[in-house]
Amino acid sequence: MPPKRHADQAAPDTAASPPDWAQGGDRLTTAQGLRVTDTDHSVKAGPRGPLLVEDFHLREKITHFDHERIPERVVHARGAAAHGTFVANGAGASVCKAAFLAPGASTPVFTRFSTVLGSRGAADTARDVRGFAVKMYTQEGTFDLVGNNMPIFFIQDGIKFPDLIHAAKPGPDREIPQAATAHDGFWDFVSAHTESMHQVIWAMSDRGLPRSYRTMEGFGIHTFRLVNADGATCLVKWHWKPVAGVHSLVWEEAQLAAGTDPDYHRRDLADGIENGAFLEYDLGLQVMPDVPEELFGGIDLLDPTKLIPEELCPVQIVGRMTLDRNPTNYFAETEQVAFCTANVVPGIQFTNDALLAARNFSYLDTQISRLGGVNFTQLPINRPHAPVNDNHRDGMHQSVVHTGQAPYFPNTIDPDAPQLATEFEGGYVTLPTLVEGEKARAQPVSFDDHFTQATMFWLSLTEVERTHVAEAYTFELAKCFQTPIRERMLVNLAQIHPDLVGLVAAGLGMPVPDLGPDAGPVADVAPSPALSQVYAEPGPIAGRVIGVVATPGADLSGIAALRTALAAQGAVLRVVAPVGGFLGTGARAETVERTLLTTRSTEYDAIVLAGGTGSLLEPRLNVLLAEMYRHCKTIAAWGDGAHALTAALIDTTAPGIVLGAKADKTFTAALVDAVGMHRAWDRATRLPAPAAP
Ligand code: HDE
Repeated sequence: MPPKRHADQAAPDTAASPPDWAQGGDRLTTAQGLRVTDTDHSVKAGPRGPLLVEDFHLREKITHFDHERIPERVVHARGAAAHGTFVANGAGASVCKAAFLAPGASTPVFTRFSTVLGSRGAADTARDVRGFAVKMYTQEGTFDLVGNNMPIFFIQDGIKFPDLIHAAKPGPDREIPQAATAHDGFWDFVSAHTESMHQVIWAMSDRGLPRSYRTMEGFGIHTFRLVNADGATCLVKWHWKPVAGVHSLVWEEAQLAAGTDPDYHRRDLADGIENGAFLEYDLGLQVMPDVPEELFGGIDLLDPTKLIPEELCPVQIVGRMTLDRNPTNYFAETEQVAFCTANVVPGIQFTNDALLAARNFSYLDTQISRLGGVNFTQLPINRPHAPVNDNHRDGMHQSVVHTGQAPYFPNTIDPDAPQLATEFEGGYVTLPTLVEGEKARAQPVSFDDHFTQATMFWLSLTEVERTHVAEAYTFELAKCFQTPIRERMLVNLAQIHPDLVGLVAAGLGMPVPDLGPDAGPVADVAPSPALSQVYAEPGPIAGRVIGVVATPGADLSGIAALRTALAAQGAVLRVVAPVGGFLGTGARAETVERTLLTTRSTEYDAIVLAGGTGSLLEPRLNVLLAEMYRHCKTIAAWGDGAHALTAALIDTTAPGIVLGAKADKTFTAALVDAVGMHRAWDRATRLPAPAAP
């Protein structure tokens, strides 16, 4: 007999309408349901007299307000989330018996993206690793895949996590800098902890500046052990592959956006979903044999600072996640959602990755203080969709009115008491595994290779990506005051690649360290082309934003045609004009959504100058176009719009400039292709060289 569900532990309402436990009634009341006649004036002894303590409404209102905040997450405080569905294609069923991987199985999900270091109010576009945490409400219990947008981590053992985070968070004296690793603390720690070098080069690469959550990969990082219906096991790494491709901002753009729109990623996520451009990611597995030495291609699968190149072990797609619904309430859902790596379902087992083991402890522990007690699983966003009957009782904020007399197992008093499940009824069985070894604070010798995969990453990048990496190190290290820290980092970079250390040392105005004849990068490291995010073919443009600059005399029917063509691809067209209001009259009239005063280039993936705007001369337009040009974004014009480009000193022969006589099919197709390439990286070589390499 299936275990009974508590009446008030029913599956949360997944429909967009507020669930029935939300507040209702058409009159403002106190928390006790007393109707309120005036909520603007406190009870006083006379209109000019002192407040009276008897004003229970004032005291209740203010007291509740005083306690509105809960502690922000120790890490990943800044985040945004969306609801959706995961649909399995069945390819995972041969390696894992989890029901959510069965062919056609459809599972509700809630996915929260985050930055690691910033506080709750920090800017979205800081250079940082991004969290990619997925809660799958499966029928067998909740499965949380709590990953990041990079496939490896800074440390090999969870015991170092407090050190890493203390070093990276703002300094404890002045609490600066916010959401930034460009300070002595971070570089002091990582330069001395060379196992971080692989993750650090990823963070310094374009991966540290995603264009949007839609264009990020996700990784479970750790190796997990999967079990299929026959009991056969394999070792796997989890991947999320964005259908929109992997794309990033450039550093100057990210810095600008941090000031002009700190909610850059959060807004993009919510707007995209609202406009029907849902976010899609394929879930993939790298499946490897479960061999006793836990190695694949010589790479230690228990070392979370190493990845398995996709060229050695391809990612097999097992289903697709679509995020299609924004949360109704940020606090109730995005803030209160509680993930835990230990939330697994039958078919998924842990390996002995020491980082994973520490996480399995940490996530449950942290919720107890963050969410005020042990009953956080009863919050609507955290309730499993599988029936819950757990014999847990009482505790802070208990919201279940339990029945029965005997909340223990076994008992002979309560006829409805929950019974144990067998493995065949979906009971979770820990895989019998032989464990032996001497107790010691130790780790495998293979963990000591800290540089080979950092070299592999560098070698896998295109030239423009390498330039970005070198500039990022140069920027961050130039912000460190202590010379020994920079020197130590240059020694580390010299062990990754001579070109890298050469560029960074030149930028810092420091000598390249001499490592001596026996040291230096490992020779013959094979690149992994899958790690580059520069594409040869255009990708989808759903969710992209294109600005069209227009004046009252502009070709309004061309704008309308362009909007229709872009909307068919899921992209949005925004009209930008020198002043607000409307362009034209009647049915063809266009609403001005941004003026040159209120907009900034960071809002657009492409800017188009409409026909009829050729005589537009505006210093702010020059700034907009210059930024678009520097950031290698698409710039387009039809008709005499091209004159405005020339007047703004834009080189119209450069890559990524689309010109046309009219806003016709040929012009729109070229524009869509250019935006689909994300950036015209070839233009980067035409930009004036920065003062430092
Ligand atoms: Fe986390 N991490 N972490 N982490 N982590 C938290 O849990 C922790 C690690 C990651 O959107 C906290 O609920 C330890 C790796 C994400 O709510 C906390 C260690 C990876 C999120 C915590 C790690 C992550 C967190 C803070 C080393 C990538 C946000 C609040 C053993 C695979 C989830 C919370 C969300 C959040 C601890 C290492 C990803 C304190 C001790 C590796 C995406 O429990």
